[in-house]
Amino acid sequence: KKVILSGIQPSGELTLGSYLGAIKNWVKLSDEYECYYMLADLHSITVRQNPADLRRRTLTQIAAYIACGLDPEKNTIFIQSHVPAHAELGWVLDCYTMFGELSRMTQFKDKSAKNADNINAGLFTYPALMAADILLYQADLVPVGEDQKQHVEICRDIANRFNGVYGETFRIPEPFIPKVGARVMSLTSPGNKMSKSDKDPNGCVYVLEKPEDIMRKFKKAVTDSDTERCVRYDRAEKPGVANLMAIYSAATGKTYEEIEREFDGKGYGAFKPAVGEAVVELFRPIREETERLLADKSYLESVYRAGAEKAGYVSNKTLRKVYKKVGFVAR
Ligand code: AQP
Repeated sequence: KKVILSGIQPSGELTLGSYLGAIKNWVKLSDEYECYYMLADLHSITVRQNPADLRRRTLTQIAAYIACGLDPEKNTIFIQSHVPAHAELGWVLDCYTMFGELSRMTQFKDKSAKNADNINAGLFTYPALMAADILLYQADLVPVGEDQKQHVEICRDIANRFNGVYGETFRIPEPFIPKVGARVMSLTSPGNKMSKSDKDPNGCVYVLEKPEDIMRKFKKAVTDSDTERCVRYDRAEKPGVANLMAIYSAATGKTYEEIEREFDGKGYGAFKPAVGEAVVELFRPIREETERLLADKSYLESVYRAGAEKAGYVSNKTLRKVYKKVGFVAR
Protein backbone atom coordinates (compact mmCIF):
# COMPACT_ATOMS: atom_id res chain seq x y z
CA LYS A 1 0.00 0.00 0.00
CA LYS A 2 1.13 3.51 -0.75
CA VAL A 3 1.68 5.82 2.20
CA ILE A 4 0.22 9.21 3.07
CA LEU A 5 1.27 11.69 5.72
CA SER A 6 -0.37 14.99 6.51
CA GLY A 7 -1.05 17.17 9.52
CA ILE A 8 -2.49 20.37 10.83
CA GLN A 9 -1.07 22.61 13.52
CA PRO A 10 -3.28 23.04 16.57
CA SER A 11 -2.41 26.73 16.44
CA GLY A 12 -6.05 27.77 16.14
CA GLU A 13 -9.48 26.22 15.63
CA LEU A 14 -9.88 24.13 12.47
CA THR A 15 -11.09 26.25 9.58
CA LEU A 16 -13.17 25.74 6.48
CA GLY A 17 -9.85 26.20 4.62
CA SER A 18 -8.09 23.36 6.40
CA TYR A 19 -11.19 21.19 6.01
CA LEU A 20 -11.54 21.70 2.24
CA GLY A 21 -7.82 21.96 1.55
CA ALA A 22 -6.76 18.96 3.60
CA ILE A 23 -9.06 16.91 5.85
CA LYS A 24 -11.77 16.26 3.28
CA ASN A 25 -9.19 14.57 1.06
CA TRP A 26 -7.70 12.61 3.91
CA VAL A 27 -11.03 10.92 4.43
CA LYS A 28 -11.33 10.01 0.75
CA LEU A 29 -7.82 8.60 0.63
CA SER A 30 -7.93 6.53 3.77
CA ASP A 31 -9.35 3.38 2.18
CA GLU A 32 -6.75 3.20 -0.52
CA TYR A 33 -3.61 4.23 1.35
CA GLU A 34 -1.80 3.61 4.58
CA CYS A 35 -2.39 6.95 6.28
CA TYR A 36 -0.61 8.87 9.04
CA TYR A 37 -2.36 12.01 10.25
CA MET A 38 -0.70 14.07 12.91
CA LEU A 39 -1.44 16.99 15.16
CA ALA A 40 1.54 19.19 14.40
CA ASP A 41 2.12 20.59 17.89
CA LEU A 42 5.90 20.90 17.45
CA HIS A 43 5.27 23.18 14.48
CA SER A 44 2.67 25.20 16.32
CA ILE A 45 5.12 26.64 18.87
CA THR A 46 6.98 28.49 16.11
CA VAL A 47 4.32 31.07 16.97
CA ARG A 48 3.78 31.82 20.66
CA GLN A 49 0.88 29.76 22.06
CA ASN A 50 -1.07 29.92 25.28
CA PRO A 51 -0.25 26.50 26.87
CA ALA A 52 -3.76 25.72 28.13
CA ASP A 53 -5.30 26.66 24.78
CA LEU A 54 -2.77 24.60 22.87
CA ARG A 55 -3.52 21.51 24.96
CA ARG A 56 -7.29 21.97 24.64
CA ARG A 57 -7.11 22.60 20.90
CA THR A 58 -4.92 19.55 20.34
CA LEU A 59 -7.49 17.28 22.00
CA THR A 60 -10.38 18.99 20.21
CA GLN A 61 -8.57 18.57 16.91
CA ILE A 62 -8.14 14.83 17.46
CA ALA A 63 -11.87 14.54 18.16
CA ALA A 64 -12.59 16.60 15.05
CA TYR A 65 -10.35 14.42 12.85
CA ILE A 66 -12.39 11.41 13.94
CA ALA A 67 -15.69 13.28 13.58
CA CYS A 68 -14.70 14.28 10.03
CA GLY A 69 -14.63 10.59 9.18
CA LEU A 70 -11.10 9.43 9.91
CA ASP A 71 -11.50 6.01 11.44
CA PRO A 72 -8.71 5.49 14.02
CA GLU A 73 -8.80 1.76 13.27
CA LYS A 74 -7.82 2.44 9.67
CA ASN A 75 -5.66 5.55 10.09
CA THR A 76 -2.76 6.29 12.38
CA ILE A 77 -3.70 9.45 14.28
CA PHE A 78 -0.95 10.79 16.50
CA ILE A 79 0.46 13.84 18.23
CA GLN A 80 3.77 14.92 16.72
CA SER A 81 5.50 15.59 20.06
CA HIS A 82 4.72 12.01 21.16
CA VAL A 83 7.00 10.63 18.45
CA PRO A 84 10.56 11.81 19.20
CA ALA A 85 11.88 10.74 15.79
CA HIS A 86 10.32 13.89 14.28
CA ALA A 87 12.52 16.24 16.29
CA GLU A 88 15.51 13.90 15.84
CA LEU A 89 15.31 13.64 12.07
CA GLY A 90 14.36 17.32 11.94
CA TRP A 91 17.76 18.16 13.41
CA VAL A 92 19.61 15.96 10.94
CA LEU A 93 17.73 17.51 8.03
CA ASP A 94 18.49 21.01 9.32
CA CYS A 95 22.07 20.15 8.45
CA TYR A 96 21.10 19.26 4.89
CA THR A 97 18.92 22.32 4.28
CA MET A 98 20.39 25.54 3.01
CA PHE A 99 19.94 29.00 4.46
CA GLY A 100 19.25 30.36 0.96
CA GLU A 101 16.45 27.95 0.17
CA LEU A 102 14.76 28.54 3.53
CA SER A 103 14.97 32.28 2.91
CA ARG A 104 12.85 31.84 -0.22
CA MET A 105 9.89 30.23 1.55
CA THR A 106 6.85 32.48 1.16
CA GLN A 107 5.25 31.22 4.38
CA PHE A 108 8.34 32.28 6.33
CA LYS A 109 8.19 35.71 4.75
CA ASP A 110 4.46 36.04 5.48
CA LYS A 111 4.67 34.76 9.03
CA SER A 112 7.73 36.81 9.94
CA ALA A 113 5.97 39.91 8.65
CA LYS A 114 2.95 39.05 10.84
CA ASN A 115 5.06 38.18 13.93
CA ALA A 116 7.81 40.77 13.68
CA ASP A 117 8.54 40.55 17.40
CA ASN A 118 9.17 36.78 17.32
CA ILE A 119 11.06 35.74 14.19
CA ASN A 120 12.58 32.68 15.82
CA ALA A 121 14.87 30.00 14.38
CA GLY A 122 12.06 27.42 14.48
CA LEU A 123 9.90 29.54 12.21
CA PHE A 124 12.80 29.67 9.77
CA THR A 125 13.66 25.95 9.82
CA TYR A 126 10.01 24.84 9.85
CA PRO A 127 10.30 23.29 6.35
CA ALA A 128 13.13 20.96 7.49
CA LEU A 129 10.95 19.64 10.33
CA MET A 130 8.07 19.25 7.91
CA ALA A 131 10.41 17.31 5.59
CA ALA A 132 11.24 15.04 8.52
CA ASP A 133 7.52 14.50 9.21
CA ILE A 134 6.98 13.31 5.67
CA LEU A 135 10.19 11.38 5.02
CA LEU A 136 10.07 9.39 8.28
CA TYR A 137 7.05 7.47 6.95
CA GLN A 138 8.44 7.14 3.40
CA ALA A 139 5.25 8.88 2.27
CA ASP A 140 4.26 8.74 -1.39
CA LEU A 141 1.65 11.47 -1.16
CA VAL A 142 1.13 14.55 0.99
CA PRO A 143 -2.44 15.89 0.77
CA VAL A 144 -2.24 19.64 1.44
CA GLY A 145 -3.73 22.93 0.31
CA GLU A 146 -2.05 25.02 -2.38
CA ASP A 147 -0.27 27.14 0.28
CA GLN A 148 1.85 24.17 1.37
CA LYS A 149 3.04 23.18 -2.11
CA GLN A 150 6.35 25.02 -1.73
CA HIS A 151 7.07 23.11 1.48
CA VAL A 152 6.51 19.77 -0.19
CA GLU A 153 8.84 20.88 -2.98
CA ILE A 154 11.63 21.79 -0.56
CA CYS A 155 11.07 18.43 1.13
CA ARG A 156 11.68 16.72 -2.22
CA ASP A 157 14.86 18.78 -2.70
CA ILE A 158 16.16 17.88 0.77
CA ALA A 159 15.38 14.18 0.22
CA ASN A 160 17.07 14.17 -3.18
CA ARG A 161 20.10 15.91 -1.73
CA PHE A 162 20.39 13.36 1.08
CA ASN A 163 19.83 10.42 -1.27
CA GLY A 164 22.46 11.87 -3.60
CA VAL A 165 25.08 11.85 -0.84
CA TYR A 166 24.22 8.58 0.95
CA GLY A 167 22.32 6.50 -1.61
CA GLU A 168 18.60 5.67 -1.66
CA THR A 169 17.29 6.48 1.81
CA PHE A 170 14.05 8.42 1.41
CA ARG A 171 11.12 7.96 -0.92
CA ILE A 172 10.41 11.17 -2.83
CA PRO A 173 6.87 12.38 -2.03
CA GLU A 174 4.34 14.17 -4.26
CA PRO A 175 1.95 16.89 -3.11
CA PHE A 176 -1.74 16.05 -3.53
CA ILE A 177 -3.75 19.24 -3.94
CA PRO A 178 -7.54 19.23 -4.39
CA LYS A 179 -9.07 20.83 -7.50
CA VAL A 180 -11.81 22.69 -5.65
CA GLY A 181 -10.92 24.14 -2.24
CA ALA A 182 -7.16 24.18 -2.83
CA ARG A 183 -7.02 27.77 -1.64
CA VAL A 184 -9.99 29.03 0.33
CA MET A 185 -9.78 32.79 0.72
CA SER A 186 -10.82 35.06 3.58
CA LEU A 187 -14.49 36.08 3.49
CA THR A 188 -13.62 39.69 4.29
CA SER A 189 -10.48 40.09 2.17
CA PRO A 190 -10.63 37.58 -0.68
CA GLY A 191 -7.07 38.47 -1.71
CA ASN A 192 -5.77 36.64 1.38
CA LYS A 193 -5.86 32.98 2.35
CA MET A 194 -8.40 32.01 5.01
CA SER A 195 -6.16 31.42 7.99
CA LYS A 196 -6.88 30.18 11.49
CA SER A 197 -4.72 32.86 13.07
CA ASP A 198 -6.30 35.68 11.07
CA LYS A 199 -6.81 38.77 13.22
CA ASP A 200 -10.18 39.44 11.58
CA PRO A 201 -12.61 36.87 13.03
CA ASN A 202 -15.15 37.52 10.27
CA GLY A 203 -12.80 36.40 7.51
CA CYS A 204 -12.55 32.89 8.79
CA VAL A 205 -15.18 30.18 9.30
CA TYR A 206 -14.47 27.44 11.82
CA VAL A 207 -15.55 23.81 11.54
CA LEU A 208 -16.94 23.76 15.08
CA GLU A 209 -18.56 27.17 14.98
CA LYS A 210 -22.24 27.76 15.88
CA PRO A 211 -24.60 27.80 12.85
CA GLU A 212 -25.78 31.35 13.56
CA ASP A 213 -22.20 32.62 13.55
CA ILE A 214 -21.45 30.83 10.29
CA MET A 215 -24.57 32.36 8.72
CA ARG A 216 -23.70 35.84 9.93
CA LYS A 217 -20.20 35.62 8.44
CA PHE A 218 -21.45 34.45 5.06
CA LYS A 219 -24.16 37.10 4.93
CA LYS A 220 -21.48 39.72 5.56
CA ALA A 221 -18.97 38.18 3.13
CA VAL A 222 -17.37 40.65 0.76
CA THR A 223 -18.67 40.35 -2.78
CA ASP A 224 -17.40 42.39 -5.65
CA SER A 225 -18.16 45.98 -6.36
CA ASP A 226 -18.85 45.33 -10.03
CA THR A 227 -22.09 46.60 -11.48
CA GLU A 228 -23.42 43.34 -12.88
CA ARG A 229 -24.15 41.79 -9.44
CA CYS A 230 -24.46 38.35 -10.91
CA VAL A 231 -23.09 35.02 -9.75
CA ARG A 232 -20.44 34.20 -12.31
CA TYR A 233 -17.07 32.44 -11.87
CA ASP A 234 -14.21 34.82 -12.58
CA ARG A 235 -11.22 34.55 -10.19
CA ALA A 236 -9.46 37.63 -11.54
CA GLU A 237 -12.36 40.06 -11.84
CA LYS A 238 -14.66 38.70 -9.13
CA PRO A 239 -12.46 37.10 -6.45
CA GLY A 240 -15.05 37.39 -3.65
CA VAL A 241 -17.81 35.69 -5.65
CA ALA A 242 -15.40 33.11 -7.06
CA ASN A 243 -14.32 32.18 -3.54
CA LEU A 244 -17.94 31.76 -2.41
CA MET A 245 -18.66 29.69 -5.51
CA ALA A 246 -15.69 27.43 -4.80
CA ILE A 247 -16.91 26.95 -1.22
CA TYR A 248 -20.48 26.26 -2.37
CA SER A 249 -19.24 23.84 -5.01
CA ALA A 250 -17.05 21.96 -2.54
CA ALA A 251 -19.87 21.80 0.04
CA THR A 252 -22.63 20.68 -2.34
CA GLY A 253 -20.81 18.94 -5.21
CA LYS A 254 -22.44 21.30 -7.73
CA THR A 255 -20.38 22.51 -10.70
CA TYR A 256 -19.80 26.19 -11.41
CA GLU A 257 -22.24 26.07 -14.35
CA GLU A 258 -24.93 24.57 -12.16
CA ILE A 259 -24.36 27.29 -9.56
CA GLU A 260 -24.52 30.06 -12.18
CA ARG A 261 -27.83 28.64 -13.43
CA GLU A 262 -29.22 28.22 -9.90
CA PHE A 263 -28.65 31.90 -9.06
CA ASP A 264 -29.32 33.33 -12.49
CA GLY A 265 -31.12 36.65 -11.98
CA LYS A 266 -31.14 36.28 -8.19
CA GLY A 267 -28.13 38.40 -7.17
CA TYR A 268 -25.85 38.13 -4.17
CA GLY A 269 -28.63 38.58 -1.60
CA ALA A 270 -29.90 35.06 -2.29
CA PHE A 271 -26.51 33.53 -3.00
CA LYS A 272 -24.62 34.38 0.21
CA PRO A 273 -27.09 32.81 2.69
CA ALA A 274 -27.31 29.74 0.45
CA VAL A 275 -23.55 29.26 0.75
CA GLY A 276 -23.83 29.77 4.51
CA GLU A 277 -26.54 27.14 4.79
CA ALA A 278 -24.57 24.64 2.75
CA VAL A 279 -21.58 25.09 5.08
CA VAL A 280 -23.77 24.86 8.20
CA GLU A 281 -25.17 21.54 6.97
CA LEU A 282 -21.71 20.29 6.01
CA PHE A 283 -20.37 20.98 9.51
CA ARG A 284 -23.42 20.15 11.64
CA PRO A 285 -22.75 16.39 11.97
CA ILE A 286 -19.02 17.03 12.48
CA ARG A 287 -19.65 19.48 15.31
CA GLU A 288 -22.13 17.19 17.05
CA GLU A 289 -19.85 14.18 16.80
CA THR A 290 -16.82 16.19 18.01
CA GLU A 291 -18.76 17.29 21.10
CA ARG A 292 -19.79 13.69 21.78
CA LEU A 293 -16.19 12.43 21.44
CA LEU A 294 -14.77 15.16 23.66
CA ALA A 295 -16.90 13.89 26.52
CA ASP A 296 -14.93 10.62 26.50
CA LYS A 297 -11.33 11.62 27.24
CA SER A 298 -10.20 8.05 27.84
CA TYR A 299 -11.24 7.04 24.33
CA LEU A 300 -9.29 9.94 22.80
CA GLU A 301 -6.33 8.98 24.94
CA SER A 302 -6.47 5.40 23.66
CA VAL A 303 -6.51 6.73 20.07
CA TYR A 304 -3.46 8.96 20.38
CA ARG A 305 -1.51 6.43 22.44
CA ALA A 306 -2.05 3.68 19.88
CA GLY A 307 -1.21 6.20 17.13
CA ALA A 308 2.06 7.20 18.79
CA GLU A 309 3.06 3.56 19.19
CA LYS A 310 2.49 2.71 15.54
CA ALA A 311 4.02 5.98 14.25
CA GLY A 312 6.96 5.55 16.64
CA TYR A 313 7.71 2.07 15.35
CA VAL A 314 7.59 3.04 11.66
CA SER A 315 9.49 6.30 12.04
CA ASN A 316 12.25 4.72 14.11
CA LYS A 317 13.11 2.37 11.26
CA THR A 318 13.82 5.35 9.01
CA LEU A 319 15.65 7.25 11.75
CA ARG A 320 17.97 4.30 12.46
CA LYS A 321 18.79 4.01 8.79
CA VAL A 322 19.62 7.73 8.60
CA TYR A 323 21.78 7.67 11.75
CA LYS A 324 23.74 4.78 10.33
CA LYS A 325 24.24 6.47 6.97
CA VAL A 326 25.53 9.72 8.43
CA GLY A 327 28.02 7.80 10.59
CA PHE A 328 26.58 7.76 14.12
CA VAL A 329 27.66 4.81 16.28
CA ALA A 330 24.77 2.38 16.81
CA ARG A 331 23.33 2.26 20.33
N1 AQP B 1 -7.34 28.70 3.18
C1 AQP B 1 -6.94 27.47 2.91
N2 AQP B 1 -7.32 26.88 1.74
C2 AQP B 1 -6.93 25.61 1.46
N3 AQP B 1 -6.18 24.87 2.27
C3 AQP B 1 -5.78 25.41 3.43
N4 AQP B 1 -5.04 24.93 4.45
C4 AQP B 1 -4.94 25.88 5.42
N5 AQP B 1 -5.60 26.99 5.04
C5 AQP B 1 -6.14 26.73 3.81
C6 AQP B 1 -4.45 23.60 4.47
O1 AQP B 1 -4.79 23.02 5.71
C7 AQP B 1 -3.66 22.36 6.25
C8 AQP B 1 -3.38 23.01 7.57
O2 AQP B 1 -2.23 23.67 7.62
P1 AQP B 1 -1.47 24.06 8.92
O3 AQP B 1 -2.33 24.09 10.11
O4 AQP B 1 -0.27 23.23 9.05
O5 AQP B 1 -0.99 25.50 8.65
P2 AQP B 1 -1.34 26.65 7.74
O6 AQP B 1 -1.34 26.28 6.31
O7 AQP B 1 -0.37 27.69 8.15
O8 AQP B 1 -2.83 27.01 8.16
P3 AQP B 1 -3.35 28.35 8.69
O9 AQP B 1 -4.82 28.20 8.86
O10 AQP B 1 -2.92 29.50 7.86
O11 AQP B 1 -2.74 28.42 10.11
P4 AQP B 1 -1.85 29.51 10.79
O12 AQP B 1 -2.72 30.74 10.76
O13 AQP B 1 -1.59 29.03 12.16
O14 AQP B 1 -0.65 29.64 9.96
C9 AQP B 1 -2.58 22.45 5.22
O15 AQP B 1 -2.62 21.31 4.40
C10 AQP B 1 -2.95 23.67 4.43
O16 AQP B 1 -2.49 23.60 3.11
